[in-house]
Amino acid sequence: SDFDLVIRNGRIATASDVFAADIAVRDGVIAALGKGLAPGKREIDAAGRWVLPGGIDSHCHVEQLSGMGLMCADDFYSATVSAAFGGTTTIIPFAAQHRDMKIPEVVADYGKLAREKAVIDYGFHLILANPDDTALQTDLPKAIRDGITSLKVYMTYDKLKLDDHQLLDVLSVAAREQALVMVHAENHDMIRWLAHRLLEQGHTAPKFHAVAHDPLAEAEATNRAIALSRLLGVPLLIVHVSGQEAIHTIRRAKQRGAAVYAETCPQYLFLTAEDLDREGLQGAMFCCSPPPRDKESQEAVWAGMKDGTLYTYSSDHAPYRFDKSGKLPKGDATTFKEMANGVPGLELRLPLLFSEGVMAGRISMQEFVALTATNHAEMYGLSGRKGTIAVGADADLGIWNQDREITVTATMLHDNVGYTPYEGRQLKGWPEIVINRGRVVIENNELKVERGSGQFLKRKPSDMLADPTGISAAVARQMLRSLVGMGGPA
Ligand code: DUC
Ligand code: ZN
Ligand code: ZN
Ligand code: ZN
Repeated sequence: SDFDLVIRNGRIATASDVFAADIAVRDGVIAALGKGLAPGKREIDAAGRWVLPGGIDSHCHVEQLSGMGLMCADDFYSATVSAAFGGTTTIIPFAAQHRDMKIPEVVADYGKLAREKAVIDYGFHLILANPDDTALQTDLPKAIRDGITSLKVYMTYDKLKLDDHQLLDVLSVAAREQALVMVHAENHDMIRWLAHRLLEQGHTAPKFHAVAHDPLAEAEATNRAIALSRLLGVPLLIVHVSGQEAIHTIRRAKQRGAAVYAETCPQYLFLTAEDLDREGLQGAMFCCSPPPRDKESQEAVWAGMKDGTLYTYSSDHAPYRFDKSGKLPKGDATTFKEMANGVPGLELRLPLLFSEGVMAGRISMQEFVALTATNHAEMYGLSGRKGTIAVGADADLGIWNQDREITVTATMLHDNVGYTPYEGRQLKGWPEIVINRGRVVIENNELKVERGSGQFLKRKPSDMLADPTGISAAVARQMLRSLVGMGGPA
């Protein structure tokens, strides 16, 4: 027969539509959409289930040394297996430079790790910690030509922080070379000063992490990063946006036509700073930077996702085990300053938003698809190929049972972290079959593909760089839809 795989009778959602159709796959690509398609070598009956684009997680840390010098608990095998079980078929983690490392070696090292272990497709962003002449004039342009078309820079952490002069250098070179700049926006000295005062007064418990990382430190740095990007007329993406002040700053800049985009994460929708206030050191399980905020900020994050101010929803999976060698790494370390910054989220990112967003009636199925897949493809140079269901796109699909109810436990997850911040939550909806380039990766709660079978994605430049107005057609569309109250049917 003509087709390798045909998925019949499912209800399909894209970022703009919901429709009933069958999907035929040949050579890993969607070859036909419609009714009465010819038989496939393999047939899947998706009656009563949703067929959605596989998730793209454009922010996760895998097999990486953090800014504090801590090694992640997940390698490219456990991370990609975990992602796949949760309906994600593409990840874009980081190839992370520290100041004494050469960029070509960093890129080669991470590339090798992923090539040998990943079970789903992957790209890389560069983390740039040392923007010297060699980096800016030679190594960065080369990495971009090789398909690493985005980079992350930091405004905080002693080992990673760039000053404003360096940020301007990076932004200008990135624009010339067609790379998208992602920024971790928190005011370094505000956090340092607050942490110093807290520790001085004996306030060492995990909950004080959230006090040191005040929302104003995020808002100040966000405003400054936007000003730097507007000075040069260069697009910018603010990662892991958490607080309502920062969200308002971003929305205002967008309304003035600035080419500023922003990402948020599950921890800012589903956790608050109160979660850090647990018995003993238990609060460390909820420690990430920026920290979870309050109920009002959670509402602001939902609103920001609805109106396009927050354009991508990523996990920021930063996995550290809750034990002495990982989460609280320095043997007898007991202060919030030494806790690893990061929470796991690769596997539950989609199920959390499906249940609490779509099933709870807060967002439409189209918005779910945009936030978890399509917008990431636009942002990171994968549009047309990933993140949608269309003829010619890679067959990356999740077949979701919206009636499946699960109770989250750490033991059901496939990462190597050993705990989940979402322990005990009741979720509705789960991806029962997950397909990457036409390969069934997950079925019957089992992994069906080999270690190393994921492919490196050489990415084109971000669609946002090709848009001279600074507001892409898709953002404009989404803003208009939400203004006129057309989220679309769930
Ligand atoms: N920034 C991240 O992006 N992830 C984890 C910690 C951090 O500071
Ligand atoms: Zn300079
Ligand atoms: Zn960060
Ligand atoms: Zn991160």
